Amino acid sequence: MMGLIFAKLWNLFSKQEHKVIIVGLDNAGKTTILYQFLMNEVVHTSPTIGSNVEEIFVKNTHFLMWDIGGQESLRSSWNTYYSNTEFIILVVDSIDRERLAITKEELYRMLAHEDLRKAAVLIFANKQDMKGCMTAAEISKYLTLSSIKDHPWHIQSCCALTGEGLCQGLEWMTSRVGVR
Ligand code: G3D
Ligand code: MG
Repeated sequence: MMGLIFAKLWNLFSKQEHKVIIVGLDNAGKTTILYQFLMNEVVHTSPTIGSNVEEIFVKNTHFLMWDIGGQESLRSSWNTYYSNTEFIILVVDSIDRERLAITKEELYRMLAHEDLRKAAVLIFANKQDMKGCMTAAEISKYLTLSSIKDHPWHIQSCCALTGEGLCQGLEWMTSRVGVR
């Protein structure tokens, strides 16, 4: 009897969806990254649920990914997507030095939001193929990531065009599932 209950509970939890929001300034590479996830063989997907939501399976972990527009006019409505979010994927354009300050502002605004207090943050330092881009270490320092104590975070360099680095990011996310 206990075994059956345990099995049912296990089933319930392993099928649970984990909500992910993909944020970042416009042109950072959010849609390209999501598209790469969908094309990747190790990631199984279901048909598109909505215009900006995709369902992604990595091994047995089930993610619902929300691609949120990054234009200035849309940024003020990011918070309408926050409830129940377990992961934030923050995409940074590593060549865009001018706007990194805006990204930093948006990052700390999100981390202070009540609905995101339990969310883990994966930062993709994207466009690593571009000459003269900032390294993940430089971005980490600029964003003062080491000062973030109340949220798990991880920075991963990547190139969304080739898909390089994206799997490592997803792996970090799956390793965080169920950890509190
Ligand atoms: P967004 O959804 O965050 O707004 P997109 O960004 O995914 O639409 O990408 C914006 C532009 O950046 C696209 O170029 C896209 O091809 C490019 N891009 C995304 N990732 C990379 C990368 O890793 N390296 C390089 N060099 N370019 C990248 P276009 O020209 O289609 O606007
Ligand atoms: Mg987009």
